Amino acid sequence: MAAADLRTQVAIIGAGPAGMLLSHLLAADGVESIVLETRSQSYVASRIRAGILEQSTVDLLRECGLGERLHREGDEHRGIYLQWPDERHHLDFVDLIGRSVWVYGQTEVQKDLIDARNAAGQEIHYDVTDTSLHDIETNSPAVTFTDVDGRPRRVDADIVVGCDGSFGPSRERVPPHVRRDWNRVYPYSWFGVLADIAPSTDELIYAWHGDGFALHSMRSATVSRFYLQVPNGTAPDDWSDDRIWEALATRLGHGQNGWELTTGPITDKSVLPMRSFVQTPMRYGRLFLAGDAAHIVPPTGAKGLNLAVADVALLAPALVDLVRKDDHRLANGYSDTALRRVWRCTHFSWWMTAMLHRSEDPFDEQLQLSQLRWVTSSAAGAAGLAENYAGLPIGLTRSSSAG
Ligand code: FAS
Ligand code: PHB
Repeated sequence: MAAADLRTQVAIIGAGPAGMLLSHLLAADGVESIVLETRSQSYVASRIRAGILEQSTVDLLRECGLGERLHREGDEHRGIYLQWPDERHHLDFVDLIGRSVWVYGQTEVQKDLIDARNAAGQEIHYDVTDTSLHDIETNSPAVTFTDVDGRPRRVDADIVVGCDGSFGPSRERVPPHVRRDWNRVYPYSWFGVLADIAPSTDELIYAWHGDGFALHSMRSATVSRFYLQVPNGTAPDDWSDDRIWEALATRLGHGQNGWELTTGPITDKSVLPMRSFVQTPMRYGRLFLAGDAAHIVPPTGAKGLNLAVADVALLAPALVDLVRKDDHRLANGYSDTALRRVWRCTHFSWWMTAMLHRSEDPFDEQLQLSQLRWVTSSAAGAAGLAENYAGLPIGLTRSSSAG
């Protein structure tokens, strides 16, 4: 192993939202970290991903000094629309449970995090390769990597945190006899579309349709975000712009009750396979996992980014206690506590996905339509969806052992 030329308290692998927010929260409590990222800063800053922030996420970002642009440019939404042919119903989360959600793209959250960490002088190594974890079962773990200049480097740390997403090396370092994986692949994907056009709706429309699911989301008053259910294996170039707009108009109900879908220039197309994945435990020795490194949810419930934030909100104080006071209580409870929320969000994301996506089985269709009629006509049903979509306060899903 290369000789150690770097030393820190927490080595963080991955500069996505989980890794960057963790370094920000640790620094606020006087704990230093070094972040390692395999991509460039510009690539990480420009990835188009999530769009919805739960109230808890917004509250946390504000509390840690990252809410100024969010408050200025973000758009608070009271709820969502659920739709099926000839019917569209608004669920008002504020009326139902007193909580709202915010439209503020992950790209914007990432830019705010990068700006804040750069301003704080955070040590971040971009464009690294050959990232490898060592001695995580000991009190002196290390991470080796090749830096942007091709030099072998080694970081000695007290703690290593895998924030390296679903394809990073950290997850695999939990030994098979300790690790358990839960995996579900869905029989369809999401075709994502970004268009320079004002949204045709004030709040998100989740639409069930016989041709397949569609979602009308947005990024700003001039940029709309759409998703279409497509078969697995679909490539972005398989769909022409005309075909995209025709499918969105049909599935979202263009012309239904006077509503019209406005079309415009498409600036990005992508295809996102749908899967649920959970790995337990989220800690092994001095290695902790957070965000997509430990779990993946289908985006139907808008949970991926918010769950990563919730993990980090739990992990940061646990690591501060461990590193600064040698107090292991929160760290020992981290995995069980985080997994309570992970499974709640995994269930909700599966439930929304199963309810809204076209199935080949006519029996399923009847169950889906019955469930849509129930959650839009029953206060109890609507409140249940609202509570999960807007997100439980982070503390409410702690286990009793975490205090
Ligand atoms: P991330 O994947 O964001 O970050 C992990 C980082 O680790 C990356 O920057 C990666 O380059 C880096 N890394 C990987 N291997 C490494 C190595 N060996 N060494 C160093 N660094 C390494 N969620 C929603 O809620 N709504 C959506 O619409 C939505 N759309 C998505 C679309 C796509 C294409 C993807 C992939 C995800 C989407 N998600 C969505 C989920 C997404 O938002 C994640 O939940 C969120 O990015 C999780 O953040 P992190 O855990 O930080 O992981
Ligand atoms: C998005 O705007 O990217 C988005 C919104 C809601 C979802 C998924 C994605 O459920």
